[in-house]
Amino acid sequence: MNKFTKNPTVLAWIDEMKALLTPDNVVVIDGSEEQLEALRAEACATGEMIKLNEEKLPGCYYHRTKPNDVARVEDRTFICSREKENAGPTNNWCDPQEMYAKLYDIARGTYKGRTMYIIPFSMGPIGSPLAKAGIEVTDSIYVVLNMVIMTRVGTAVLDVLGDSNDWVRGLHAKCDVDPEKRYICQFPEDNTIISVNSAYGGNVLLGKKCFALRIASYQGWKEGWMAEHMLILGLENPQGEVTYVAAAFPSACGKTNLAMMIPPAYLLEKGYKIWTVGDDIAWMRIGADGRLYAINPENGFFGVAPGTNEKSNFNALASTKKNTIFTNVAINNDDNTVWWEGLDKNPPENATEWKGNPWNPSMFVKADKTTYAAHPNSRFTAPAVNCPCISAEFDKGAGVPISAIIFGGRRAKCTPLVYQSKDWNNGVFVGSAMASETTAAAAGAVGVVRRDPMAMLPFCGYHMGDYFAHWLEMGKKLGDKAPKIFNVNWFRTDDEGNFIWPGFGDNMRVLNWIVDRCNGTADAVETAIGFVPKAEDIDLTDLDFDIETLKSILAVDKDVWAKEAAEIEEHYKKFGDKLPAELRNQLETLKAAVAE
Ligand code: GTP
Ligand code: SPV
Ligand code: MN
Repeated sequence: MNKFTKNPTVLAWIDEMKALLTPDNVVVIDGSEEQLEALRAEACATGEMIKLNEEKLPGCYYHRTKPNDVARVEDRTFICSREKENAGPTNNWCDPQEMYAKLYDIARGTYKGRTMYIIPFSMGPIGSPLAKAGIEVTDSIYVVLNMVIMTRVGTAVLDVLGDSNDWVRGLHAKCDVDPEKRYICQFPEDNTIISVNSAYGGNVLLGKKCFALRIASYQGWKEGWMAEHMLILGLENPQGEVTYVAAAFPSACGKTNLAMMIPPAYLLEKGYKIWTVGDDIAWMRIGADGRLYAINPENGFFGVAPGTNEKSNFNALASTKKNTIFTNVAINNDDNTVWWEGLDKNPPENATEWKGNPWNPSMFVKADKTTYAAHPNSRFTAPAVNCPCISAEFDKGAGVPISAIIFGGRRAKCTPLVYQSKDWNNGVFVGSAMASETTAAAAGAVGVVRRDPMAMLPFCGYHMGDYFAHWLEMGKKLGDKAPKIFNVNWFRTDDEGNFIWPGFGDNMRVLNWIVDRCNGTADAVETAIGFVPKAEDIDLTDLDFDIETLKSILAVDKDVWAKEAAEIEEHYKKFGDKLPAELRNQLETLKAAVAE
């Protein structure tokens, strides 16, 4: 195992980890199918994973986490920058030396009787100028097999890294999955992540939120690029021209759905297509031509299972038909396949639910989530190459030029279906003030507006005031080549609480207006908050949707927005002196415009 690299910084860190964790064995994951097949067999032998029906779901496996370990834990996530000030008002902070000592005490000796897996991985296509390397050590085969789907894994990563010290250290130790001792810690100045006492996705697949957002957002600030919680898609028109857009929505607000949506039939017939580049994270840099280029640093989709079906997201479902790992869904014991609420209307009669208990449809009570067969945050880990609409650019390192950036969230009232910001700085203001309503699935009250700037509230690795300033700075550098910035809201509701806009594939009608605005071919009305489409400019062909209703969800109500401006002012207070003056000016402009 000593031969796997000559990089002195890598070897020194591995030695340190071995001394701390005291594993019985050490295995370097080289990326070979042979090695992975042996690990799958071992995980099945120990019961860590279950092999699913090879005919119906070839290469697919099932895994259950502990019931106390089913989601990201924001209250136990820390940004351990040297100065407290640099973590800012939106992150938990702890002094790095204190936190290292505490975490090392928790992790010390916990690999005893276990194997230490060393996973060299690349975020982004190996060798791409936009890609970055990481090494995760873990005592979980489940983590190894998920990382193999979600990132590019193997010793080729180390060949490209050479002797460089520009790589991220990731220590994961399951320990005994004790929620009282669970910590997810980022040390941005040390390129280091430590995660203990969890075995759930976003907490332990350290390439994803911990590296690709928390550490990378900090690196982007220092190095002049951006790491964002954004999907990336290409919209192809009948002339074969593809326009790329990136969109930031908070967790469970529709990124995977939009990234893979199927346009309405009349647009498909005309030749419109959607190509998926990424569904969760975008890394963006200014290219040689001065435009903003984005790559998806991931290699797979870690998607929400419940609600995914042939109608709601055909392409996501198709992506899960082979070489996929399912976590915390239900097993259909009759044919050894999987099921979740919203997959189809035929729940299995003879099932095992996500906690491992027998389950049948008579046990299901809609109002009581504890009776569901699948956990509401159950997930699939599917290779991106499985996606029928994966973009030809996905695996290319150069990235795609972004024409539009779209912000969005769940707002029952207030925010129109779509509007365009007046310019980049105004768009940064829109992103910084972004908010989304909490849902019944999340802890706490329902329908409460939580400010989630750029959908990065749980993922920004430094002071959010500095993050806003970095966005403004990027706009200056991009000048007239900057993407146009928009805001969307698919979630307006009527008085009975029903969604007004049909959403999903019909969101293509809104995307077409956005692309036409980028090309200068669509009209708009200027309002207090920005440019709103004329109702006639959203194509409603073949849709049973009344133009008056459309007008109602495009309207900008000044009284409602005056209240909104007051709430933004309150939200801004927590950033103190770090709030860029430009954003305060933007707020004053909005206040004046809605008071007219
Ligand atoms: P994360 O993986 O947690 O980051 O979530 P995500 O942003 O990728 O969200 P996803 O696409 O998985 O969708 C979350 C939920 O929103 C699902 O229940 C979807 O059915 C629902 N949803 C997605 N798009 C729409 C839409 O256009 N309209 C409505 N009403 N619901 C939608
Ligand atoms: C999210 O919560 O935004 C996710 C899932 O994409 S996790 O990987 O758990 O962060
Ligand atoms: Mn996400």
